[in-house]
This record gives sequence, structure tokens and C-alpha cells, in this order.
Amino acid sequence: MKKALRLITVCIVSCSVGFIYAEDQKQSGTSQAVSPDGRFAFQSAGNPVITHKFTADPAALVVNDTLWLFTGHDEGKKNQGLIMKDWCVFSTTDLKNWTEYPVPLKVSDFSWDKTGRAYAAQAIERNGKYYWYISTDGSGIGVAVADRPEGPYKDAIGKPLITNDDCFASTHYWASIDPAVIIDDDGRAWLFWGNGQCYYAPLKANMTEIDGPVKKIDFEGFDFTEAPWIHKHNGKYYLSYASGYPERIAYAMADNIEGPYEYKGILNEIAGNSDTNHQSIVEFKGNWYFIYHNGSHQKGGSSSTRSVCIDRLYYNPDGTMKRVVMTSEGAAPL
Ligand code: FUB
Repeated sequence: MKKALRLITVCIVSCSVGFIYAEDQKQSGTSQAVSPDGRFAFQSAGNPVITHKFTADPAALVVNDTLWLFTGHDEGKKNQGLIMKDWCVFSTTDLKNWTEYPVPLKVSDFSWDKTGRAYAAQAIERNGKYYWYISTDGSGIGVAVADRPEGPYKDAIGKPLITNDDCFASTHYWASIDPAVIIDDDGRAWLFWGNGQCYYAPLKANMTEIDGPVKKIDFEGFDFTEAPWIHKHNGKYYLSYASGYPERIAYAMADNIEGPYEYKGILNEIAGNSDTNHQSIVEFKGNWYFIYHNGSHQKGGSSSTRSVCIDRLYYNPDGTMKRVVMTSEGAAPL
């Protein structure tokens, strides 16, 4: 009875500021709250950033003063294979206070998907629309579109944008995964993807059609597993990617988006608690961040129950990147 009264009091007080305080969802030293429209506010207490669910394959997008985080969602059991049915969206303005939005996109939203597996994805903004490139475990890469970063999203073309048929140097069924997208300073958009081989192609300005031949990245020392991510810094192109297995993150640099790329070394070591290690690299409010997943969740983290972490990324004076230090403290506060 006492407990019920306390809960009612908490609800009344919290509703007046727009959120219902969820007492039994408290993270240690942090608070969480659910709003009537399904938004979920929480504070991170370091790494992993998100502890109320398992999240993987982070892709960050900075829009004005907000960092939007698009993730996959591990729903399986510890070390028992991947179960991933939907994707998640989170936002923050300070890396400490986060909002999660109602599920914006499910793999079942793509009628052509036969795998039921919501693999890695990345979203980008163009002309006020948000394009979310998603992958499945073999049915191909799709693109969803929304008017707002938090969605709701819908399949933009009703068919895959890329299939295994485009992966001309691959024979395995999961070659067309892990899309990474960038809009270059000249306005040209590019899609990179792959497993075992790293493919790329230009996109039309409508962001929903390929605009040229599919090509493949190659350079000396390129041991590419999956998870390409392209970013630009001081006029140089950086291609980071998961290498080997268990995965570490390595990277290469180039003066042009199509290369030639030069291998620059390991950026993030094998996590040890997760076989995969999928990264996103962004500048936010003047600092650079390395956003990745590992299996460090203290309650059941593993290769199939992964969690997103954020740490700082630093450049050397010559433009190469310093090796990332994975921390428990994380990158917040700014
Ligand atoms: O999360 C599913 C798959 O595992 C991703 O597509 C890969 O990059 C790896 O993280």
C-alpha cells in the first residue's frame, strides 16, 4: 500500500514536468523516465551508455546541437546467436542525458526481407529528409525515409537498394551487409558496404538509387571483415572497418573518396567480450568520438548481447588517429 502511494505521488509530480519517473528502472546513480508518447529519458553512467537493453552497430548523426544515435537491438541470449528484429534511435545534447524514441523501424517493415534479422545500418540527412540505410542477413541493403530523425521511417523504394548480385567478388550470402553513407563536400553521396569485400557506389541526389558502377576497395594490408565507416577530417578520407575475427577496428586514409587508400593501422583493439566491434566516428561540439559496441554489459554482455559505448578519439599532428582507449567512464560529460 505504502509502495503504491509512493508511486502515485511520484507519477503526479513527474507528469507535471512531462515525464513519468520509472522508479524500478533506475540505473545505479542515474535516473530514467518514460513520457506519455513513449519517449524514454535516461542518464548514462559511463560505458556502456545504454543499459536497459542490448544495443549494437551504432551509427551517429550530428544535427545542429544534437547527436542522434541509430543502433541495432540484440534480443537474444548470452552467447546464443544474434536475434535482431528492429532498430533503435536515441538522442543527446551532452552525451549524458539521453532520450530513446518509440521503435522507429523493424526488419518486418521491409516486405522483401526473408531473413528477419535487422543488421547494421546508418542514417543521414539530405534536404530535410532522413535516409536510413539498413542491412539484413542476406536479403540485401534497404533504405527507409522519414521527415524527422526519430522517425517513423518507411521503406523508401519497396525493394532492396543493393543485393548480393551487386557484390561481384563475393559468393557468400551475407556479402551485402553493413551500409555506410557519406555526403561529400561537393554534394555527391556515396554508399559503402560489405562483408569480406568492401564495395562502394555513388548515390543519386534522391538518395534512393545507385548512380554508377559498383566498385571495390583494395589496398595493401586490407584485411576487411565488415563494418565500413567513412568520415572526413581536414580534407582527408578515413575508411575504418572491422578487421579479422574476433574483430578489431583498423583504418586507412586517402586523398580521394575512391582512393587509393593507405593502411594506417589498428584503431581499436579486440574487445575480448564480443567477437564483433562495430564503430562510428563523428565530431560533436568540437570533439571527436569513437562510438562502438562490445560485450561489456555487467548483466549478461556477450557477442550476442552487445552494448554501445562511447570514447574520445584523438588525431596526431600528421592526421593519423591515435589508438582508442576503451574506458568504463565513457566520454560524458562534455
Ligand atoms: O549486428 C549484426 C552484424 O554483426 C553487423 O551487421 C556486423 O557489423 C556485426 O556487428
